[in-house]
Amino acid sequence: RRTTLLGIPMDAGTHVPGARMGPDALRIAGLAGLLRELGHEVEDAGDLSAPSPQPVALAAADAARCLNLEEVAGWTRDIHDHAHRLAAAGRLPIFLGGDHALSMGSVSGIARHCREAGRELAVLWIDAHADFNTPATTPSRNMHGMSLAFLAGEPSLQPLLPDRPLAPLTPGAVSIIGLRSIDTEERRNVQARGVRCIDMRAIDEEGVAAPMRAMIEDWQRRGVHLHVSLDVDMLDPSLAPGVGTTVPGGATYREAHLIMEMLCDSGLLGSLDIVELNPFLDERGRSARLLVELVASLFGRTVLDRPPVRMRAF
Ligand code: DIR
Ligand code: MN
Ligand code: MN
Ligand code: MN
Repeated sequence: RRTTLLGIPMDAGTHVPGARMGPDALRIAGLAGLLRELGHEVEDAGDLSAPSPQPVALAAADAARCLNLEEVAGWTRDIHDHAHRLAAAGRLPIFLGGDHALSMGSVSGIARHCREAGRELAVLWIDAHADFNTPATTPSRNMHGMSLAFLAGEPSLQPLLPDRPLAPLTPGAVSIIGLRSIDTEERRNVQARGVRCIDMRAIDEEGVAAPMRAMIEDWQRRGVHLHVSLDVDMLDPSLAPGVGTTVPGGATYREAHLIMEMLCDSGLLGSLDIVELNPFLDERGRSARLLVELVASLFGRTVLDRPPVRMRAF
C-alpha cells in the first residue's frame, strides 16, 4: 500500500494541552519503519503548520459554546484540503493527531473524494466516547467531543467548513466501537441518528469478533472505502495512560489487536486517523508504542502462519 503520514499537531479541540506532541511521539515509536518492514511504501509528509484562526458564521450562542472555535475552523479547512488531495492522488493517508477534532477535516476531505470517485464511505469510530455533542449539548465546550456530530451533518456546526462540497455521512455509514462514556443529551443525538454502536457492554457479552465480522461483511457487500478513526482512549487506561480523557473499562490488549487484525483481513482500509495521544501524560512512551503495534496489526503483521493477507491494489 502507498501510505502517507501527515502529522497534525493540534490540541485546540480540547482544554487539555499536549496532543500537539502526538505526531512526533508516533514517529519516535517507529511507525514508518514498522510499516516499511511490512512491505508498505511510506511517505512522511511532515507536520501541518498551525493555520491562522478563521472566522466562523456560527450563531453567537453556539460560538460561545465552542472552545477555540476559530482555531479549530482553521485546522478543519486545511486538513480537509490535504485529506482530499491525498485520497485523490491514490495515497492511503494516515493522519497523526492531534486531538479528535482533526477528524472533522480528515473524514470530510475523504468523504468529498469518495463522492467524486463514486465510492461509498464507511467510518469506524473506535472510541470510548461518541463525539456526538453539539454546541447546544456540550458539557465541556471541547470540540473534539463534537466531531462525529459535525460529520453526520449536525446543522449548527456546518459553518466550520464553508465553500467546500460537503458530503455528510448517512447514519448507516457510521459505526462506533468501544463506547462507554456518553453525555445525557449526546445519547439522544446518537439515538436520533441511528448510528450503529458496539459499546463495551456488547463487547463484554459477545467479544469483538462477532460484531466486527457482521460489520465487515456488510461493508464488503457494499464495497466501501473504510475510514478508521482510532481514539487512544478506547483502550483501557491501564494499557494506554497517555490520553487526556481516560475512561475505565476499556478494550484489552487482545481485543484491540483483534479489531485491527480483522480490519486488515477485510482489505477495505482506505484511510486512518490516530488521535488523542498525549505524550505529556504518557508513561515513558508506552501508549505511543502500543498504538504503533496496533497499526502494525492493521497493516498486516500476524502472529503465526496465518495465510497471507489479501491486499487490495491501491
Ligand atoms: C465529553 C468527552 N463527551 C465531551 N468527550 C471526549 O467533552 O464532549 N473525550 N471526546 O475524548
Ligand atoms: Mn496547507
Ligand atoms: Mn474521540
Ligand atoms: Mn474519546
